Amino acid sequence: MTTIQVKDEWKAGAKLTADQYRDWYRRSVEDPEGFWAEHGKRVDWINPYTKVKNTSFAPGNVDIRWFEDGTLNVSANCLDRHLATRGDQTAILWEGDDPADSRAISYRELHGEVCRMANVLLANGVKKGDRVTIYMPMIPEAAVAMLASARIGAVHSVVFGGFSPDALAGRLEGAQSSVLITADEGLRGGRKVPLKKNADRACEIAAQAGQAVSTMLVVRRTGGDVAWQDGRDVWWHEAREEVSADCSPAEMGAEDPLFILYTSGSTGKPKGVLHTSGGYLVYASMTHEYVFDYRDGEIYWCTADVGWVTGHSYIVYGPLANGATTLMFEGVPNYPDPSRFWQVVDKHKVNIFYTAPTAIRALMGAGDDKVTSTSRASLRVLGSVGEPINPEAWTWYYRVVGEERCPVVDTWWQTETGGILITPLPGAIDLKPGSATLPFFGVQPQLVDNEGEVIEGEGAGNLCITDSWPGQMRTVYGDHERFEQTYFSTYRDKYFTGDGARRDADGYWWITGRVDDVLNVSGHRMGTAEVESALVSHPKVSEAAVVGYPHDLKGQGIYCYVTLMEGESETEELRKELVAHVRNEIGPIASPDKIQFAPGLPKTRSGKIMRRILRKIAEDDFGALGDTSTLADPGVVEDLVEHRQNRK
Ligand code: 6R9
Repeated sequence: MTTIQVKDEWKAGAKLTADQYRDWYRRSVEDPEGFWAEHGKRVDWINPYTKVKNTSFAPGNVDIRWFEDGTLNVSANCLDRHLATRGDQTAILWEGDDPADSRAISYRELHGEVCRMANVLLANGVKKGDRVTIYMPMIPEAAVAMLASARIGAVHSVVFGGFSPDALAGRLEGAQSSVLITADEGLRGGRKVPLKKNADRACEIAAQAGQAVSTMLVVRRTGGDVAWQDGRDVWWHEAREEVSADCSPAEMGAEDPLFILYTSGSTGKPKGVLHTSGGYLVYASMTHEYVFDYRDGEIYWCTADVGWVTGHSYIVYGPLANGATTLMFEGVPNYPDPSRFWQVVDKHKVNIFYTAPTAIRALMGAGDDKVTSTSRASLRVLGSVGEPINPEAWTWYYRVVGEERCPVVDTWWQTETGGILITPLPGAIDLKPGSATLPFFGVQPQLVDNEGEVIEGEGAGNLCITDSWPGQMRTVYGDHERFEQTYFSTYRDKYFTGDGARRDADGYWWITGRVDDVLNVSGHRMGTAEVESALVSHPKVSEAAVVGYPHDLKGQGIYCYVTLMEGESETEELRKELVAHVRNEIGPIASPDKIQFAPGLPKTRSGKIMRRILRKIAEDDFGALGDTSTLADPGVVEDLVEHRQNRK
């Protein structure tokens, strides 16, 4: 496999050299207390910490605390502390869905807006610790809402704007949230997204489950018609006129919750991943600075949605804590045409660009001329996140987009990790296409086999992390037991990531993908169990099993095996109905790619579905089904193979 050595141009002005990376890394794992005591100072503390690390992964006693006696306010770190030095610098550079639409918001303006929204929340009775749900399009007010919550010590729960009313309702209930911030409509690729309408419906569903929403703050984006509930609904543009543009930041403990973010696991409903204030901010800002080699005055663009963790850490908190200019894009990569990303890069002179493999693969398919017709001369660093990037896509990104001038940082991390854990550092770490390379400071990855035996040196296995880092999630909101069960019970005294990985002879890490029942579709995480439960909620479905299969653009596609109720017929129409049903239940990102009607599913005698067999058939690799002797009825497999939907 090719290695791309750090080029001299990348070294010039870079934050760290290769030797410094090694020294810092060694110190970070040999003396985490000393290392983080020093780097914790990168944020402004109201009351400085005296304790640094107090963490345990021990079964029955998982407890993670960083900087626990320090106090701070996250929004003050992202805003107030920059006012004296860069009040007039652009904080958020917003690019609308329509290429004619953009806005630059300075740190001073952002501070004012955040204070106003914080005051509106206070006026509506929001207190420290209350959960504020945010269901927004990619407009600056989404970041304003997050920072306003943080300013008054409320805990935000951002729900991706592409989720359905049902999914939003489940998250309102889970977080016991009675305040919702949304917009009239979103705009993506020229199409309107009925956010307020979805939010209204979600409130009805949540109310039936006992979770009433008492305040819905609505940002006017498109001006489209919306229903209105007096006494509950509040227009942001009206409320902001009634309040002051000053709001003093609440003093929060380092371990006070900052946000909840729901994410999918292999079983049950999505979990509310809880992140706290101090350690999270230290880690998000430090990784943002070093991984992207961020330099003062540069324009930084992360194309994620604020509904995902990447948007939290690398559009909002990391960049703003560092006083960066962060570009926020409302639209999609191929609207009005597949040159859009590169046109935006040229328009705003973007220096650092961070996107997902699924977007890279789609744009690669659109043809090189869509890229080469633009300049991209401002680009200096390219990043990738969300799923494994295949070497072909990596190489295209490096060669065609970056013209071999820009290092590509393939950053591996998770909602649970708060920030990047395995990644190259530009100017310090040699690159290998498809490898996330080496761990960030303080991160100790380990490979274990299925029995939990540690694999040393070269090899492949399950990826664990053996000690805590400041950005680590602290608990599953309201369910610490589930936190321990999910992440710390598979392998004793280790955090289990759910990912598989390989370590090569140079100690480089290659993430191979999930080893549990979590799908990664276009970089979106989804539990097979969630899609299954959406399918079986349809009256004509008796049973469903869902697996992933390799998909050229999406990374993984969603393959559903569906057994119908007695007497229902397997029609093309019903197939479409089921796809629509799943979209309705979860959201468009969960659209099934293939539905196979299956009179029976392969089960063991104890009734367990043998997913291994279903995965093979979905991959069109049925020659090697392995041992089927434990099946209750080996005959079902023949039927499944005969009617498989993914023929190459
Ligand atoms: C940040 C984010 C986490 C899962 C993770 C892994 C996959 C993310 C990756 C990657 C290979 C990378 N993943 N980055 N796999 N290389 N650079 O995506 O968080 O939505 O929680 O997903 O995504 O499988 O476990 P999240």
